[in-house]
Amino acid sequence: KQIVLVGAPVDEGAGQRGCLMGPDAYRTAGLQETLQELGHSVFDHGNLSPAEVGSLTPPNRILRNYRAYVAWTRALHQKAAELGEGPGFPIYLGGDHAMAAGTVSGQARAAAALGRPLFVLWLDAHSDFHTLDSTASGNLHGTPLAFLCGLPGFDDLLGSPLEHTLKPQNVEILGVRSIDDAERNLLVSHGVGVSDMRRIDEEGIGTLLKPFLERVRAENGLLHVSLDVDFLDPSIAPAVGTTVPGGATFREAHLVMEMLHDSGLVTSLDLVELNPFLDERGKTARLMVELTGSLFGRRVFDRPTRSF
Ligand code: DIR
Ligand code: MN
Ligand code: MN
Ligand code: MN
Repeated sequence: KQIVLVGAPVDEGAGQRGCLMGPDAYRTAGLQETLQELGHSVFDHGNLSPAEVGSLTPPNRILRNYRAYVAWTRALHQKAAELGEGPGFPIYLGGDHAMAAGTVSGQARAAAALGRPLFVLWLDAHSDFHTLDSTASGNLHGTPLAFLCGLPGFDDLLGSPLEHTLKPQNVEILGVRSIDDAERNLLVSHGVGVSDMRRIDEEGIGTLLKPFLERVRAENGLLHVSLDVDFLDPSIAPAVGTTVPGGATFREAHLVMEMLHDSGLVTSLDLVELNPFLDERGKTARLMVELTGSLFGRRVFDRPTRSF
């Protein structure tokens, strides 16, 4: 594969500073080298920076860094719409999850231009399905999925209503264990696919993923994966501002990535919410790189040993 790395040092959507260091932490942890060892060609596009936006009135006083959200969404949307129609496989290196408003909406625009439906696998402890009215924290990384599914109130983000929205039933959220009440009601009323950790415990993560992948295949869809660090259990992935106990284990996470690789369906990827300031000697960054390696074809059985 031809892989394009795009740094998205978005820092304004999370409650804590530090995600802006994410892209460089992935580079330091050997993302490019890992992918090259698997036989892929990798082009590092470097980091994007958003253009200034004019004055805007936030629709809710509680929202933090609203203008930055708008600016990043516009910049990333444009880049993703471009890359989504090209031959390369984009990996968006975050940055907090607010970036997905831009990356996924751009990929959705590109999918529409190609005449194919976009499906999204959202691997996260949270559902990020707040509207600009329903958020209680004001942290905008809790809102991108609601924007992407076409919920109202987000017209500032691209300056006009979102044209290519995701069908809520084409979204699968896996790994959730922290949903606010307002979000739960919105998720249910819109029919978003959600598998929480209890369901994963009871049924197994592979069993839950398989029917979704079969649906993507049956509908000739493109598949975007948005991987939030807090999907993982904090014991293996401490470098995130919003750790929640009881997350995916090392093997559950790798199994998801291995199944995604074998499916051949994934066409774009976000790596989000890594906060290197909170990491333990690069442990979380390295795990995210290893998971990306599994998504791109590394198998446990012929895993080369790497030392850092
Ligand atoms: C909480 C936490 N639901 C909020 N959200 C996220 O602030 O809206 N944390 N996305 O990572
Ligand atoms: Mn998230
Ligand atoms: Mn169009
Ligand atoms: Mn999260």
